[in-house]
Amino acid sequence: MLRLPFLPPLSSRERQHWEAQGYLHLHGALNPKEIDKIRQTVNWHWANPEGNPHHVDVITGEHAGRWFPMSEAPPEVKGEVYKLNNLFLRDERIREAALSPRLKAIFRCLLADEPMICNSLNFERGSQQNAHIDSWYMPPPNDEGMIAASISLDPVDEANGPIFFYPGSHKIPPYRFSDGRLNMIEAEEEACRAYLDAEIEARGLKRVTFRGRPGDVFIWHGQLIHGGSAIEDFARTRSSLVVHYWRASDVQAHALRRDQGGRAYLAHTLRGELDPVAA
Ligand SMILES: O=C(O)CCC(=O)C(=O)O
Repeated sequence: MLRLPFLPPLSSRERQHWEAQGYLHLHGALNPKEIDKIRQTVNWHWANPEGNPHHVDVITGEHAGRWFPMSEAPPEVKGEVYKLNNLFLRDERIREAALSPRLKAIFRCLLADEPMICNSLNFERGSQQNAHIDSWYMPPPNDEGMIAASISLDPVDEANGPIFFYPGSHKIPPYRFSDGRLNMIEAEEEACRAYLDAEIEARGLKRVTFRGRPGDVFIWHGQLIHGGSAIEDFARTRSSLVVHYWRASDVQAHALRRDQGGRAYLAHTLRGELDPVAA
């Protein structure tokens, strides 16, 4: 019998880089067929809006600042910056991409446990989102138990609004809001940002941008400060699938689902917009 050597999903150099910098860039982690499948999935949802309850947050244009269920989203929204929320709950194709065997093995290694999807976002353009920390919006049941990944479907460079981030910022002790939690309290945002700015300065952290090719995956620690750069060329898309993951063992059994491929995911969406029974 042929015995293949066990190859760990990450080299010790990659692990050290992750520990020190809080991010990894995987080159060509998805093949063209897998990339095409994600694109087709998103197009299918846009082409089948009737009764489609997925929320679309609109970020630029006439409807900026509003959200619509897909069934009511004006078609011009697709030409703007928008965020399509949580296709993972109802669409196995998104889960297949988010937890493909290679990615799942890497996430398991980074989380030291089985990863589960707690949120997914599809973008066609860079988000242009302010610097932020993901645990402000989707704090994991255990503080350290979150990572996120952006799967690039388009080339990414300075012109189409790449993700920016501060390597090493995941080591800044998390800011606790007045209730002791990591969830953002809007009235305290200014104080939180002042704390982070001072830490960035004191640690000499530098802002860098992620550039990559279709199929590349940018993985970041749940406490890494990051956001979306301004889009210089609006004619350029930057389609991506962004997924946030928690540890499956941190979540109570009733809140965890598994699909036929054994992929673990949250049984509801964190913003509560989709009916879990019908999902
Ligand atoms: O892709 C982007 O522009 C930013 C995504 C992001 O920051 C997030 O979803 O947390």
